[in-house]
Amino acid sequence: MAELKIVITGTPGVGKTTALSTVSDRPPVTTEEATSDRLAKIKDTTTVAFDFGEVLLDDGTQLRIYGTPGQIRFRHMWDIVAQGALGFIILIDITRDDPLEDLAIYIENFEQSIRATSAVIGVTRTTNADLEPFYNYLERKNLLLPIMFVDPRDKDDMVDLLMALIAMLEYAE
Ligand SMILES: Nc1nc2c(ncn2[C@@H]2O[C@H](COP(=O)(O)OP(=O)(O)OP(=O)(O)O)[C@@H](O)[C@H]2O)c(=O)[nH]1
Ligand SMILES: [Mg+2]
Repeated sequence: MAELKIVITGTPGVGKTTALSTVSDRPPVTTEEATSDRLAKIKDTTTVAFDFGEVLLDDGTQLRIYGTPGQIRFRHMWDIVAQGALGFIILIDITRDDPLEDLAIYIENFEQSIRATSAVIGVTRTTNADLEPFYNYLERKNLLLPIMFVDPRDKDDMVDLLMALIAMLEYAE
């Protein structure tokens, strides 16, 4: 049986843990702790180590999906969680101060692995933002990655994003 390790990363509070709960076949394993800083205004808990969930595809492929913490102060976990990953989902909250800079942070942190595998980008909390600055940034980096509007609470959206990633991986083979 084929197994694929996939990583969900992205900005604090964007909905990485939510997305995993939405798509995982079983309730995901999470490592939530109470928020204490400005994120506390938005939500009560934050991921401090990683999330883990599983999705069995119709063709028998078992996806093992890991979510990273969003906060920069837990960045030491990012590369540990990403080790051996075969694909990346990057979630960007469009309502933050500088979402393009946010995208650059996550792309550049995981750049080597993304170039060796693939990635898709989900933009949240909007359905009609101008994505041109994102595409221009990716073009400058010579990375051709799909960008989709998604709501992490919506299963269809998250399945579409996962399938876009799987398609990228199959195309790269
Ligand atoms: N209104 C609205 N709420 C959203 C949307 N996407 C996510 N949320 C909410 O935002 C919150 C996201 O929380 P988490 O899933 O913990 O986010 P996270 O990315 O895992 O956060 P960290 O682990 O702290 O980095 C949840 O309460 C979601 O219901 C959206 O598109 N609209
Ligand atoms: Mg989380």
